[in-house]
Amino acid sequence: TPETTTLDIEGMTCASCAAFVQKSLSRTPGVQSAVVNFATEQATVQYLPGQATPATLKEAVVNAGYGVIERA
Ligand code: 9UX
Repeated sequence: TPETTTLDIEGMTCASCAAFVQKSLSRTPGVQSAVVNFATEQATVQYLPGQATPATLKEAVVNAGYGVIERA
């Protein structure tokens, strides 16, 4: 069963940045869909637990050159 999570992304300064983040998340194993909203600086990711985890999702964002803000 897929899970959906929302990530707060740090460091996106243009719409192309959002496209880079979205592509990186989409290519992550276990990710079924990833949509990044530049205006809200959020990524909505649907993934299969066990194939992807919050840690691997964050890694994908960091590898693309951006950050994930931990929620309080
Ligand atoms: Mo967004 Mo372009 O930061 O390098 S400005 S992709």
